[in-house]
Amino acid sequence: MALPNKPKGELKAVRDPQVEEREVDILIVGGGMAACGTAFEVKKWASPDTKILLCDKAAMERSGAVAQGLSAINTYVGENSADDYVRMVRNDLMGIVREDLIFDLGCHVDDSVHLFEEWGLPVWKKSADGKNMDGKKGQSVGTLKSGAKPVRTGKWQIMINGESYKRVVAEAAKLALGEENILERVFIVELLNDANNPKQIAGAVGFSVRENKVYIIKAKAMMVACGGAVNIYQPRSVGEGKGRAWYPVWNSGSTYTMALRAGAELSMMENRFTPARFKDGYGPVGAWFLLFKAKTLNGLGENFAASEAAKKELEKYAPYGTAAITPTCLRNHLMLFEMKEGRGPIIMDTVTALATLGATMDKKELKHLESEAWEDFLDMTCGQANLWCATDTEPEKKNSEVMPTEPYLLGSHSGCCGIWTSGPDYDWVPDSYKIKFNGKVYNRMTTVAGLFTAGDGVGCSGHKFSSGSHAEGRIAAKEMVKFIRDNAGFKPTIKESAKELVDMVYKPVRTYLDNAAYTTAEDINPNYIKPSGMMYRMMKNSHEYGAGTATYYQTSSKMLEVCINNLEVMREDAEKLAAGDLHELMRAWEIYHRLYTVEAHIRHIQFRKETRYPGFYYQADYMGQDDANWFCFTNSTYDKATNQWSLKKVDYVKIIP
Ligand code: SFD
Ligand code: AMP
Repeated sequence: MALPNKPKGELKAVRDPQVEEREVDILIVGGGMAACGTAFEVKKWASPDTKILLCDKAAMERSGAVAQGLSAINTYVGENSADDYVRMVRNDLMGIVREDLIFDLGCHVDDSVHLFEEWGLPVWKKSADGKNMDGKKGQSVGTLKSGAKPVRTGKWQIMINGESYKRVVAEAAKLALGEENILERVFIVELLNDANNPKQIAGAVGFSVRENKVYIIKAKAMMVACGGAVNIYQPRSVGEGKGRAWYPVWNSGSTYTMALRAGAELSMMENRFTPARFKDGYGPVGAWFLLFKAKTLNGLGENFAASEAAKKELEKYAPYGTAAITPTCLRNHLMLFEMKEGRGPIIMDTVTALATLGATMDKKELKHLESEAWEDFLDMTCGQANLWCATDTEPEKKNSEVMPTEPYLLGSHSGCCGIWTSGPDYDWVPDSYKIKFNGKVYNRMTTVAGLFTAGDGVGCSGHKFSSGSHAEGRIAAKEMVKFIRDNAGFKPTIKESAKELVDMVYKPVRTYLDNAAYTTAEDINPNYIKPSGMMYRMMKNSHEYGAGTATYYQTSSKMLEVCINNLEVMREDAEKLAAGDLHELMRAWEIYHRLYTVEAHIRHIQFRKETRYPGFYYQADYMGQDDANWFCFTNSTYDKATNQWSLKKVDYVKIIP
């Protein structure tokens, strides 16, 4: 249960927090789409005496990426095939993906969507005469499971009235797991390896952001699903708008850092998602492109994507560039191409799109269409709707600018960075894609025994989105139960003492208390750095050297070197982070997680000597793709005892023709 917020201000941190130790069979870290999937599924397979605990840094009803709601479910296979789903993802991610993971997901994702509808999520439907019915009206034609047709925007996406999407999904997860097995407002800081086997997981340590308390939790199997990484690059939003971003600002790379520090192999961390979004409000573009059939225009009013120049540019990246659906990175590349040629800004032609759709509509239908345009944002990015109001933008009368945003790291949306995991134990899955423990394969287990992941955590298989992340959490749940059953005799043993763990978690608090009185302005102190200061340092570095918006997403070998050196120094300086209250303590640990995550990203870019994802990032001295040398995965590990990073190539295996 979430503890209530304080009546006023943040709770001051004390030097010596309470300590609560727990021992469970399964620990779920995170409370987002993937973790809710795990929470919903896990008890069905576990014996009644299995102890399960979920820790979310926030309150599950509104935590993670779906906090504000969504307007579409982007993965619903429906009448399509799982093979085709693999082909779509492979093409969008420029050829290098884990086809076993994607196929497996494609076979299960629809079941999660059917459950969402059963739990009360309104899904748009097609009427018998082919008209769009929104969620409420759509109920008259039955459920998707009973055969009703969804309103498809693209081949894979369906429309929903999703303002309460996360509440619906969280409620089902909570009911299934039991509130007594959930700790909200508990931020997990570090995963703990087993004292007898450093390649096996044994627990985690974290703290409450509502009371001065450290949690030390032993577990036999663990799900780490803390979403992707946001605010690792300087965002385009500044001043009063700072804090706006497209992906959830509160997801700080905990998934990648905690897994990396526990010894798990990461994969494709060079990949990022630099989405094209409505400028300044970060409104997603999918519904505009797919549902409203809008076109983007360059500053000269030309539909540049259909131009000869664009065609020629895309041909350079065949077969992906010339495919029926242009990959997301290349769509960005075309926008950047126009802007660099002096033909910016890029405009979403909402006026023509709505006029064209409205041409055959009566007045009432037209009003409804206009309200759909607003609802798209009100359901998922209400700041964009606010911005439209503030700038007198009626989309049927005034067009809006779109712009590639700052980069995000994620594995569930149109990106594929993450943790290297096992595929399912089918005979068609290559051995190199299977991770075993005591001779048995555990689907979605990382290279650390007992540590599983899902959603943004699983690398090499993007385009899962909300529904796929939930389904993947469910897939992993079953495997985690199998793991604890197969290893029933395992007694997790933590080598660190409770004191050592508390000293680590509360170090920023003690640094603050020891030094705060030294200066009158407590944010400025020669003996410490506050998380906000460190955040600016980190963002400036990745922004300028790591292919941020500052350089139109371009970097070079030398710049990467500078970037990494700066990050290493920042990680040293992070030892002096200071936190005066519990909110700041969370900010300190978030920055710590972000620093590792962005360093992994930069080191991977440096390792892959080509530009696999033009439009997401460019390496000036390795432009273009080099299939002969780089048609492979790149995996990394980190040794926290020696601060050594190791990177290697891993063979790609084509499974689906
Ligand atoms: O419009 C810790 N997404 C979309 N998916 C769709 O299906 N349709 C859309 O319309 C999508 N679009 C979209 C999307 C996201 C956002 C922000 C916008 C628009 C504006 C993507 C999905 O939301 C995304 O794929 C999934 O949510 C990913 O699931 P998961 O479980 O991997 O991440 P999460 O839901 O963010 O949850 C993370 C959880 O971890 C917690 N957490 N807990 C404890 N300790 C720590 N250290 C923690 N760190 C984080 C979080 O609180 C949270 O519970 S559109 O753009 O295409
Ligand atoms: P977005 O709003 O950009 O996150 O996209 C939502 C969904 O629509 C994702 O599945 C995207 O891959 C897809 N999408 C967005 N824009 C386009 C486009 N121009 N062409 C094809 N698919 C798109």
